[in-house]
Amino acid sequence: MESADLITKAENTWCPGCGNFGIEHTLKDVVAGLIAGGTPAERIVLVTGIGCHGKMADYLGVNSFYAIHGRTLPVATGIKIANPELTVLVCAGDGDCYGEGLEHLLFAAKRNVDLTLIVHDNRVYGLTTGQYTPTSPLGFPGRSTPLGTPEYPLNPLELMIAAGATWVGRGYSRRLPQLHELIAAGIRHRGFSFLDVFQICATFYNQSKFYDEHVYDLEAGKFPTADLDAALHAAREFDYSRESRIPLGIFYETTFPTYGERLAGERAKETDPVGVMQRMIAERT
Ligand SMILES: Cc1ncc(C[n+]2csc(CCOP(=O)(O)OP(=O)(O)O)c2C)c(N)n1
Ligand SMILES: [Mg+2]
Repeated sequence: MESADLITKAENTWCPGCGNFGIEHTLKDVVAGLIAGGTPAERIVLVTGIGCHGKMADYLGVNSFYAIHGRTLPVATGIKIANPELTVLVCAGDGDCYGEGLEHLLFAAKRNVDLTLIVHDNRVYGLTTGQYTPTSPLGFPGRSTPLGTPEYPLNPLELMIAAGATWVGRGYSRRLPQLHELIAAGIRHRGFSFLDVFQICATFYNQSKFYDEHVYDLEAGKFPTADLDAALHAAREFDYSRESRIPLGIFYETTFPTYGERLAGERAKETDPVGVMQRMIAERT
């Protein structure tokens, strides 16, 4: 299996210079590597949100599911719980995941669902032509805020570490070898892997020069860490508005039972063959 075998016939409609090309290319390589390593292609599932990033489902030749806007994670959680043998990958947008789908994001982290989430964080609503999202900087002059957004952005890494994600990383769509390592490591991790990727939106928020000048790699040996304070401290270095250095890499990694494992444990304790979930449904009706 070569990554070229995963290219579909769908016409590509991303803008020239879009960072999604790099993410797509990299994810293809990682998936091809998984298949070459023995994971059957039919056991890999990609769930996407709605937006420019969502077209990954059209362009990557694996089983995929277009969720509705903001709802990638409940769909992906259901897929993983129904068939724990599947490798579940999620590509979501920053608007999709930090705006419409924020509550689902918090619960997927809290539950430690065993899946890999890649957020195409272009820090703008791309497909709807340039409104501000939760990660746009203070003062961002988007289509819906021509005078500049009066809101401070949220810091998704800090949020995910606090919410219980067991693997938290950040990549950049112009640092592809590192992105490859990050996606592969996220998939290897057992539990909720959260990877925010600074994805260049060439049309509505082109930050290539700023990122190129400010990104650096977290110090090997110190990171990834299971020390919450150290991980939070590193995650706070860049606050999405200030012009500071921006660390890339794996911030936080720890082991913890997954949602599926806990659910299986509960089911095993049940003497009633109907099982916990069905009994709970029956109790409510
Ligand atoms: C429930 C709902 N609200 C709004 C929309 C309109 N909509 C479609 S794509 C999109 C923006 C997506 O932005 P983001 O998630 O950041 O993805 P990007 O296009 O930047 O990759 C919006 C608001 C929708 N399809 N469904
Ligand atoms: Mg976006």
